[in-house]
Amino acid sequence: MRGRFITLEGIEGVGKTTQVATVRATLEALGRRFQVTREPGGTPLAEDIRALVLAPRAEAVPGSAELLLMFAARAVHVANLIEPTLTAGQDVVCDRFTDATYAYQGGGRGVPVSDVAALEAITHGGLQPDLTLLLDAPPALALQRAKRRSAADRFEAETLAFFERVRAAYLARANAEPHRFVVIDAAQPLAIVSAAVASAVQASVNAWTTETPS
Ligand code: T5A
Repeated sequence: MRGRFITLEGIEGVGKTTQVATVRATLEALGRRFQVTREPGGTPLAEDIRALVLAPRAEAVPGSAELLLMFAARAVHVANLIEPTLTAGQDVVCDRFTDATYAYQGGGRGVPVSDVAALEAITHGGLQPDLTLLLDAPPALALQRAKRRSAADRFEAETLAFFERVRAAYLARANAEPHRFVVIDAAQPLAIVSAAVASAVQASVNAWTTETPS
């Protein structure tokens, strides 16, 4: 049976990387086989593109260039890691996927949603996450957490207004696809967020395992 595709989304500092550990522990406890990966990145070429696109630089980077670089990395990642893993019957847990492009390049940079959708169709046609955990928190709080952790990359140097647009685009996507998204209040203490993440993963896995194979 094909594996399931789980993604984590949200603005920087909401705790995606932290919660990947919760997803990992929950899947292990349920006896699932899985690979953990991230975007942009996940394969050697895609990680090279990640370094290019995140590095702070003096030269302006148009939203269209960001869009193309994100999908170039994603095309390699889908072809060389995500699809083969799902086909081999293992789950994939990915820190960000195409919802991030809709939120950052679409909502944040103002790239037309139709452009994102066109590249999505080329890059991963029928492939969509089975479960997306959207960790949601006010940008002022999340960015404060992100700053404690490491030096700012090109996105983290953006304004609060940029991250408000990104957050709004994420929430709009979650509203439009409630069957796929679980929105978790990531402003809560870590133990509460972790419990909500574990419970969402457990509920989805239970639903998948009781589905009648088609
Ligand atoms: N991007 C990506 C696009 O523009 N388009 C795309 O298509 C894609 C795929 C990726 C960048 O690329 C952009 C978006 C991003 O700007 P990244 O380095 O992967 O860059 O950045 P993030 O995914 O944002 O990762 P961060 O590490 O910055 O944030 P996380 O993973 O959300 O946060 P995390 O887990 O590192 O936690 C941050 C700190 O907060 C603490 C943690 O211990 C840590 O110190 N923390 C909490 N503290 C209190 N209460 C809680 N509930 C906490 N949860 C975590």
